[in-house]
Amino acid sequence: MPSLTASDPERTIEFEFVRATENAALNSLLWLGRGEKEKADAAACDAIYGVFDLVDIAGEVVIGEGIKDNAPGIFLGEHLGTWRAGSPRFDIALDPIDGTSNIAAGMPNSISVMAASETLAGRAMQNLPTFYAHKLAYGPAVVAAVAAGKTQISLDDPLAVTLERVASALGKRVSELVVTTMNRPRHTEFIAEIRRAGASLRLITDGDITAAVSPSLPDSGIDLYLGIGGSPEGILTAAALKALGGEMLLRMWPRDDEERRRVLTEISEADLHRVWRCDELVHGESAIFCATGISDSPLLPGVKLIGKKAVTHSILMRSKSRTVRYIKAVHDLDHKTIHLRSKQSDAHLA
Ligand code: VTB
Repeated sequence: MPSLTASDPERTIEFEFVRATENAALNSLLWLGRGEKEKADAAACDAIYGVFDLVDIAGEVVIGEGIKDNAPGIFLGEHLGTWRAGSPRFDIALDPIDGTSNIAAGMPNSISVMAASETLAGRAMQNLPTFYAHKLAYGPAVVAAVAAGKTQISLDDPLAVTLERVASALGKRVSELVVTTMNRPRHTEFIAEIRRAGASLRLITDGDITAAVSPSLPDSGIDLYLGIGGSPEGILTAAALKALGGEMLLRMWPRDDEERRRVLTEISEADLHRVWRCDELVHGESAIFCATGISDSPLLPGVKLIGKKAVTHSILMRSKSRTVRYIKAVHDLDHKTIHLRSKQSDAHLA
């Protein structure tokens, strides 16, 4: 019988992803509240490169950052891993920090996050060339109600209708629903509609991956995510929801005519207007999703520094098994080594 390491490399390699997001969180934490968003991001990238420089995978970044932020980043097309002959091929999506502005301001809701899918036949993740996408994300109970034909959820229904349907799928009144979205002028109408409908609203400043995943977590206290946020963040969210049994409806949202024209040179009009679901965004047979909290979010507590120890909280899941691991790690800073690509030798945190 072939070993599982050979036939299912995702199963062992997933733990290297936790090391990568843990180290990214620890390394970027040095920039918490210092008003240096780009330095925090660069520190996270350096640590992620550093971990994968020592791992035998052939990883290609298919959803990167940098383009969106104009900041330091790990870009589309970059290679992660040693690419040694025989290494398994992975498509990788990552956001070394989702919520860099939050870290820079010393605020909650920042994570380091990666997703990966073994590339067995073609691309495992959908390319969404717009900067933003319109997203609606809900949890497994709503998915079950839709699957049973009890209700329907669409991006095009008036929000009041969607709220009614989500509430009834959850056995609640609309007044008991909690919706979350980013506080942005482009959401003014959404916010007004949610208030008119009588649901509660949690507004966040940044970081819509944790926000969109939260309705699929049993104890987040959030029932629905809605809003126009980053497209790459949508792919990372889809990888998580595939493992959690939640769902997201997503449609690309060009900012203006110029972006619409540019995007239409890459994709068809039909794809631009299409509503994508998680399985269509991450179409690999399976996917890993991994995140470590930097500052507290509905998904994960942030890094806690206690004396010479740092405690990290990570979530690791893969859609094939639907196992969701919460990994609490205690790092002894006198002994912890963070492998950084930028350093000849390894940097010690302490
Ligand atoms: C979105 C969101 C991200 O930045 O991309 C947002 O998806 C940017 O929104 O999670 P604005 O352009 O309106 O500032 C994040 O919040 C953080 O990267």
